[in-house]
Amino acid sequence: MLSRFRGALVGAVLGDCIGGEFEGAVDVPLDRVLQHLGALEDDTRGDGILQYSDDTAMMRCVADSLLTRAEFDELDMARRFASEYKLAPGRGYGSGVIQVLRKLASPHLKDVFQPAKAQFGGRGSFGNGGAMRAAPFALAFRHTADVREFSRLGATLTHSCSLGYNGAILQALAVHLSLQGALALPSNFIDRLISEMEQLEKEETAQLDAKALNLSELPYCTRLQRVKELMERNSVSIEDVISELGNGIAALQSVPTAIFCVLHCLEPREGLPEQFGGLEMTIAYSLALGGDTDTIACMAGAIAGAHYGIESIPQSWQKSCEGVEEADALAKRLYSLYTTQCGED
Ligand code: F2R
Ligand code: MG
Ligand code: MG
Repeated sequence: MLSRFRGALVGAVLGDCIGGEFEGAVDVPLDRVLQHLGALEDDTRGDGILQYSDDTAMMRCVADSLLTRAEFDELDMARRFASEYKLAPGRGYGSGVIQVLRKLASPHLKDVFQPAKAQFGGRGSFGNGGAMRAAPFALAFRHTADVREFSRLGATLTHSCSLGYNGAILQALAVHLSLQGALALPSNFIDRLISEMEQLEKEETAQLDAKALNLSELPYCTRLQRVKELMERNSVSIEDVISELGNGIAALQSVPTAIFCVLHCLEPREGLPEQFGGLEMTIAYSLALGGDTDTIACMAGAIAGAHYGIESIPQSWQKSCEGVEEADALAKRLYSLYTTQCGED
């Protein structure tokens, strides 16, 4: 279990750092991905280590806050987001969320959830910023109900649109199930996620948001059904994945996609090196989709890392990425916190 915890956070950081190379790219040929990954093996390359972005910066805030407070404390988490942004504003934050982070820095702010509610004309953000940092909720809380509740609250500090926070809950639940070994039965894994999202998407706010955005009635369930359909196909092209699931900055266009990347790479895939293990394949495949590659690889890396464990991650990859040692240390401390909670679900 400890190996899975370490794999989850280190996998997330690697996805972010390695995926940053292609963020925003429309077309990413697989040989460019493999060239990029091959360069990680080369000790003599002179371009230094790969920097992490907002994904890791905010995920560290979540983990630090949960560890320091030993519970979810919205004030503490909000302050950490604001201080981190002030300290390093150049980590590639979303253009909307920086307004929230600036407001969260105000000592006069009475309600830390208010700045997020004011975003996008009061509709709130549906970006994937809540989801990209959600993994620590799965490591801090043993019970599914807690993972659900606190990943939602943690996301709503910046993302008040249900499409934004439901994406975060979906990502946290995917890591939670993966930690428990649920990827051993892929179709059960996806069915569990669909049934979880069905409950959430039937809530009135989610129904109203879906309608306002001209989406299907249960948008995440619809995407997860598409994940299932893609899993059943004999052959799936990159174009199929992008058109069915998306690869964008919206949570709806990236969280189900990250989940698909993990499921698709549970078995060897054409074009990916034979010597690659499951986590390496997952990250390579996430990059080849283009679009929001740092975030899709970060989320897929967390789910895959929780399944394969830390031993699946090459040392050369770990040494090439900023923030790996810190993520590993946080994962070990979260494991201690997790083991203090007793009982099954
Ligand atoms: N922002 C980026 N990458 C592009 C810029 C990189 C940077 N300039 C650089 O070169 O270094 N990456 C990071 O942002 C994503 C997470 O974003 P988050 O935290 O969700 O931010 P935000 O601003 O809330 O939402 C992102 C965009 O989505 C659109 N959007 C969201 N809600 C909307 C709504 N209700 N109506 C209309 N549009 C909405 C907006 O375009 C937002 O700016 C991650 O990829 C992370 O890596
Ligand atoms: Mg980023
Ligand atoms: Mg991104």
